[in-house]
Amino acid sequence: MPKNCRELYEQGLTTSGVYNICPWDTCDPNFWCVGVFCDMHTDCGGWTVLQRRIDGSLNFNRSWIEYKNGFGIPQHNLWIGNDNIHQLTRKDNVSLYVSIKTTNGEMKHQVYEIFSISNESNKYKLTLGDPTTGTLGDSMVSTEYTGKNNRNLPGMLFTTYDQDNDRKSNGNCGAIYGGGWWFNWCYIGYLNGPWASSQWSSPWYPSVTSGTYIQETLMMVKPN
Ligand SMILES: [Ca+2]
Repeated sequence: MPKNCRELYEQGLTTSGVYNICPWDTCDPNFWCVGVFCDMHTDCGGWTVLQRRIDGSLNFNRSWIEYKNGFGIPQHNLWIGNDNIHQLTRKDNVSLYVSIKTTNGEMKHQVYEIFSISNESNKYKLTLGDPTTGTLGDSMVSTEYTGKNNRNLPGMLFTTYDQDNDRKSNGNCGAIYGGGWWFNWCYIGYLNGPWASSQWSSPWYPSVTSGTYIQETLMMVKPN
């Protein structure tokens, strides 16, 4: 079985859609396969979708266990699950592709050529390299704030409303901003906020300054 969408692409499956992949090793007692959406035309194809939002019909303010296992459906709104993201990024060198479509119809993206997350016992700690190509600009490795007030996401642990692993000492960023993420104190780049709400402030600072401007979001990965 293919481990990711790029292997499917290399087998000649070049149409975007839902496919089964098995990112887990067969020797793993937790081995299982998962239906994912494969984007087979953006940037040479072979991308496995981790996150997609196209409307507000799916609540992203979910518990630790829901973010662990994933929620939604591949061809619609989706979080693929932190265990799956770990499996998809733990062996290969993987690129992350982020895109945001705003309500004025503009679609912009950013690529990061180093991306992985650790396993659950390490709280899905984020490894993220500098941004490489794209038109969206960076908000996750940003040096907009420095020192104690920095909001950079590399090295951060995952936080949900029921598991506070962020750097904010006097509160839970996930509870405050209504979703799970690799919060620092708290963020200037965050794609799981409450849909079409001003509570989702600056989803991708400075390019997108309110959740009310977002029409679509997408996160996907491909081995380099
Ligand atoms: Ca906290």
